[in-house]
Amino acid sequence: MDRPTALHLYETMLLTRLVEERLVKLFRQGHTMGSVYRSLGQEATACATALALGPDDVIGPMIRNLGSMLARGIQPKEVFLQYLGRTAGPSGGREHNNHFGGVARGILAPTSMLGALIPVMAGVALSFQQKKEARVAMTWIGDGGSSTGAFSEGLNFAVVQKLPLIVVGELNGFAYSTSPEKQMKGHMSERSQGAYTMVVDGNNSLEVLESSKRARRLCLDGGGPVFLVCETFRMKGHAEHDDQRYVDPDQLEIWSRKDPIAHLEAWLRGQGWLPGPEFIQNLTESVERQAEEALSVA
Ligand SMILES: Cc1ncc(C[n+]2csc(CCOP(=O)(O)OP(=O)(O)O)c2C)c(N)n1
Repeated sequence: MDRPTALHLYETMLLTRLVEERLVKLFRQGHTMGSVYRSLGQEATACATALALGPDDVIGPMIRNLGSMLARGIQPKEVFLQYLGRTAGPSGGREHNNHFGGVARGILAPTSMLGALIPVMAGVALSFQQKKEARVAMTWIGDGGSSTGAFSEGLNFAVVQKLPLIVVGELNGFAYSTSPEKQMKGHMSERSQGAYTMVVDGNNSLEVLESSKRARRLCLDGGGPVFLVCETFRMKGHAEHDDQRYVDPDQLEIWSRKDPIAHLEAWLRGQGWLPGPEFIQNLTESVERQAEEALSVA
């Protein structure tokens, strides 16, 4: 791990948190179309995975993966315009707030139907394989989403065709208010359909980044898809309208001590690489400026 890579990882996770915090303010002021689905505590599974990819790889994010889009170059201003539902936004004022992407930038827009992106991204990976291109497809799935038929069918297809597909499993304790034990027997990693499977600490961004890089290499070497299960915790309700009263406060307390950004900050400090307070201040000001620009356009 070199310093520029570690700092870029830190910046991307921090940016994700700041953008989401600003989106929450817009939501509470009644400006946004729809709710805000936070990735609080899960920034590592959204960012460190996408940052492991090459420039020509393609991602298909889900609701808690705004960070993967920021990692791929989507600008905060675009995100704000999208949530404000204006024609100047990436989807031209159409579609749900987090359903946007950009094929030219290698981002397929998230969809509502859980699991549906798995066969779609398997198809993307199939096209790479057929054209003999050294590229991989990456998508994400929650513990809830892994209960769908589309997930099993799509991953099974990728396994038997040996497709260069990375499926990031976000084992975050809840699907709406349902815990994994109430909808699956065993561990999420047992749903791999025979894909090469890794289970990692989803709050350790360094581990997630290294494992994602390894997964990409395995895909490019023809090993077939990789199921990268990240153990993490959803620190907010399903979305801003959900007060998560069904979540044990002790669990929130335990997981708040494993915050992925604080973890990386501690590691950077140990390396003597942690930037000064102006780093966060500059990033915060940039996010605020872009939010204001988007509001004035809107
Ligand atoms: C096929 C399908 N079934 C149900 C829903 C409704 N729904 C939207 S999000 C959600 C929970 C998702 O939980 P999970 O996949 O664990 O992801 P998380 O929200 O924890 O990130 C459900 C049930 C849906 N969008 N699609």
